[in-house]
Amino acid sequence: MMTIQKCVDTLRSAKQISILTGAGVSKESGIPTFRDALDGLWARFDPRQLATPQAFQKDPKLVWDFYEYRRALMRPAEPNAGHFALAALQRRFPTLRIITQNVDDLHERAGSDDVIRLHGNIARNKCSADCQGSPTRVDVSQLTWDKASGPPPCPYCGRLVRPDVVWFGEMLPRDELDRALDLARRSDVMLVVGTSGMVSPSAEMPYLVKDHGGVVIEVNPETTPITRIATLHLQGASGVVLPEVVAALDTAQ
Ligand code: BV8
Repeated sequence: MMTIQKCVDTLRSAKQISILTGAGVSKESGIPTFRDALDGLWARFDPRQLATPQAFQKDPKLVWDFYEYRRALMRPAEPNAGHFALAALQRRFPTLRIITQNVDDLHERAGSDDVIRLHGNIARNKCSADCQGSPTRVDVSQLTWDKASGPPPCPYCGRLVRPDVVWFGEMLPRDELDRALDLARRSDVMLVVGTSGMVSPSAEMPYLVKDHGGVVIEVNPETTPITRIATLHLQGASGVVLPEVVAALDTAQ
């Protein structure tokens, strides 16, 4: 496939490569994306309506149960060939870094180092008031409470415990966002994998690369708003396309 070879040539001549990933990279691990219809009780909810402080304020049990449902979906998930291919790219280009919008830990479990996590980690919880400082992490496995009532009270202050993720309308963690912006500004190549490019400020990263003359390469079965600024669009599932890129990279130069 010509575009695979063009992608490889671009990677080989790059000075600084960054990767931006979204929910699509975890799709082949069995984790639904934000666009996928959810099943059962959750089919009638739009995740974006539940992933907000307002929704948690209004109905903590509904939002807590929504995250418990997603954590149950994620627990058996394993990294897929796309995650492993990205880890392989980092071994070939040691300064390469991944910026992820995802809240699963599949990049780390596939062997990627120093992942920049813009939206937190769904497996973790924290005090909704960050009463001991931001973030006040709470290990709920050490707590006993009436699970039918929804989230447990914070063991320090009694306010509700919540998932340690960034909700819509909330600021991203300053240090992670600064690292991502700095990396995007220094990257001459950014691979954008499995994101609809709809959520800001994450979706702004490829535009920062483009703005200073960098090259954006998109890996997605569909086109997105980012396709417009991409030099290359590798159409397909990341679990198929990324291993092809790594294989082509390893053939004789
Ligand atoms: C912020 C954690 C400053 C939670 C997430 C009005 C009022 C308030 C805010 C806003 C507003 N208008 C705009 C905003 C900003 C808002 C925003 O962008 N809203 C959007 C909906 C318009 N952003 C924020 O609020 C951010 N904070 O801006 O703070 C501020 C503060 C106050 C007021 C104003 C501004 C915080 C955003 C973080 C939200 N939290 N996650 C949780 O997970 O529960 S975002 C969540 O949705 C995900 O983490 C992910 O980032 C996003 C979904 O995006 P994708 O990853 O792209 O996934 P998606 O399903 O959309 O697409 C999947 C793609 O994969 C598709 O393209 C598909 O084709 C492709 N695909 C499918 N299969 C495969 C594949 N690709 C490859 N291989 C495959 N096999």
